[in-house]
Amino acid sequence: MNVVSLGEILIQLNPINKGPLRHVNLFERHIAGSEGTVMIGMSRLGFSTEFLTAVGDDEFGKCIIATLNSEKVGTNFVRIKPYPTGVYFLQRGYPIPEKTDVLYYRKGSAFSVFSPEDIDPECFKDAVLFHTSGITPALSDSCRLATLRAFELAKEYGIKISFDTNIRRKLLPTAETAMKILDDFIRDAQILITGQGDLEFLFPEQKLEAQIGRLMDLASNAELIVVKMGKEGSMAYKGKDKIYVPAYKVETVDELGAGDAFDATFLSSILLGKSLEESLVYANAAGAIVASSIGDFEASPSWKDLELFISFQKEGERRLIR
Ligand code: KDG
Repeated sequence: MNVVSLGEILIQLNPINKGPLRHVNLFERHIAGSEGTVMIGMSRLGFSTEFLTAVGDDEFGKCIIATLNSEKVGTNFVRIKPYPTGVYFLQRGYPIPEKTDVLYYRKGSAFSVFSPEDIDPECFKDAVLFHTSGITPALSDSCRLATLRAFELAKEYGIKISFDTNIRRKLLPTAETAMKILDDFIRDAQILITGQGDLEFLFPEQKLEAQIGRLMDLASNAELIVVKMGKEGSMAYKGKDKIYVPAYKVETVDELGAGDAFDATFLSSILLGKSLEESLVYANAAGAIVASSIGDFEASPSWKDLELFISFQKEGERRLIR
């Protein structure tokens, strides 16, 4: 099965020590960016993928393309632009000990000029799913128009659309701006994924159930709404059914990429016909595995890894009960 995605993939510079960046001398270089990470995740789970993105004609761009190729993510439609590949830094554990701050150096990046003309409709032929997130239309007006074009093509080709609200406050600083940019995409997605943090940001006055109700009113085409709640687990709504699955308890080393691994695994499970509950169990497991190690995509699991993790957790529970 073929899946297509659109988004920016960047170089992530991840400090090896916690603390203020002005005193960090050593960084690990990683590859990150939500949609690209989802594509790597789905490729590892056996899907054939095409990733629509743009990188610069530079060393970082080469590094990204080599990584996508080594992960068997399709790069046939990647554009090379005369601007630098996007970069971001992490600042870990400072000033809030448990938090990681994301510092973007992506304004004017190669992907920021991606436009509808950069999308070759050919890539939608034979696809079963198109996935993107709220980061992509928030990057620039041309990126927003490109996302609209991708939605249009997905609809034309009868391809299911999955959209993760994925609100980044550095890109969408208020609920009003977020709603203005995301509205069209929330309305048209058939699979809508969100997070508890995004719901709180969009509908600050309300409790979770009411927030989900507000989102459902906007999501007029959604067959499935999924809410990621991190350490609390995840929920899915389909028609009148609501399923909740608790999270696996792991020691969080680097939570970035966990939500993307969740998306990749949830979408893969649903496409393969697994039940909603089973899909959430696998997706929670993927999120837990990725949160337990450094880097966004590196620990993204295969089916074998997922089975091993889940059976080990069950074994652990049994040991505790005994
Ligand atoms: O999902 C993790 C991503 O948020 C991170 O890698 C950076 O995609 C990113 C972004 O644009 O914030």
